[in-house]
Amino acid sequence: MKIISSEDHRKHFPKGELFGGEFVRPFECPERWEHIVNRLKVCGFDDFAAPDPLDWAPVRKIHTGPFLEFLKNAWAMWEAEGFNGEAVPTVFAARRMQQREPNHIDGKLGYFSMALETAITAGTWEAAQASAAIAQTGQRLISAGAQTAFSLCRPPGHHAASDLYGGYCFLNNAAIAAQGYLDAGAKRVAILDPDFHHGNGTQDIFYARGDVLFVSLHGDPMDAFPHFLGFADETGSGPGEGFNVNYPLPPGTPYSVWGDALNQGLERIRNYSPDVLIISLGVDTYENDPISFFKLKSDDFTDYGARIAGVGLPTHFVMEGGYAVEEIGTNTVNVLQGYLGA
Ligand code: Q9C
Ligand code: ZN
Repeated sequence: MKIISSEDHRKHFPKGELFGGEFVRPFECPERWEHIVNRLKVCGFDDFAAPDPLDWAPVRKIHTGPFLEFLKNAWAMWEAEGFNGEAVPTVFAARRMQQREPNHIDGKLGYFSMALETAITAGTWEAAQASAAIAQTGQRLISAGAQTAFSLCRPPGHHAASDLYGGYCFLNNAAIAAQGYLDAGAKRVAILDPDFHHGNGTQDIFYARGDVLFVSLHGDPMDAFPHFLGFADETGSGPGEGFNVNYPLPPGTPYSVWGDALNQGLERIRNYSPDVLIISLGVDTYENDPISFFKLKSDDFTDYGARIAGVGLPTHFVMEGGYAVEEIGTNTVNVLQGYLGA
C-alpha cells in the first residue's frame, strides 16, 4: 500500500485552541503525524511517496472562489491589522443576520468559519494545500489502477464545506479526492466517514448530488461536535435524495453497537455499487480519545478494517481525526492491516 505523506503539515500548528474557556495546546498537533509514520514503519509499511503538485481544477469544484481567496489572504490581512495573536473569529453571521462577506478580516473570519477552535497561522494555507495534494495523489494512483492507498493528510478535512472552515479543517481532502475520481471517469463514488465527528463539510458538499454517496457514523450531534448537522433524517436533496446516510450514536457506544451501524452502512455502499470507496479515516472513536465518547478498543480497528475490505472495492484511506496521540499510530495502522488481512 502506497503511503502519501509530506513534512509540510508542520507549517500549520497553532499555539492555542479555545477549549473549556481556556487556550490550550491544540489536540490536532504535529505529533499525530509522527506517531502514525513511526507505527507504519514498525509494521513494515515502506512504500512512502511525496504528493504531486496540487491540481486546482477539482479544488475549485469543491470550494468557492471567495473562500479560497479568503484562506490565501487571511493571515496577511490579520497581520496587517497589527494583531499579535493567531487569527480566530469572534463574530458570526447567526440567525436573521446578513450572509454577506465583509471587508474587515474580523468579519471574514466569522463569515467563513463554522467553529472557532481552529486558529489560522502564517503557515496554515501552505499546509492545507499540501494536505489536499496528498489526497489527490492517492486518488491519481487509484484512478490509474491501484487497489488501495493511504493519504496521510494533516490538517484533516471533513468539517470543511464549500465555503466554511473549522473543526481543525480548511480544505475538504476527501471531497477533493472524490471529485478527482469523477473527473477521471468514475461514475459513482462512496465516502464512508467513521471519524467520531459528523463529516458536516463532506455531507454539505455532496448533499444534492447523486454521484457521491456519503455514509457517516458519529457521535449524536445533540451531544457532540459539530452539533448542528449529522441527524438521521438528513437523507439528501433533489438528485441527491437517498444518497446521504447518517448513523448518530449515543455517548458510551461500544464496538458491538458501532459495528452494527458499520455493517448497515457498508450494505448501503454495496447496493450503490460505486467505482471507488473513500474512507475518511478518523480514529477518534477510540475509548481513550480525549475529546470523544465512543468505546472502541485498538483491536476493533483491525476488525473494522477487515469488514471494509469485505466490500471488495478499490479503497482510498484519507486521514481525518484522532487525538489519543500515543495510540493514534496503532489504531490507524490497525485499520490498514485489517484491510490488508495482515
Ligand atoms: N468539546 C476532527 O476530528 N472541538 N475534528 C470539539 C469538544 C472540535 C474535530 C470540542 C473537534 C473537531 C477532524
Ligand atoms: Zn473527529
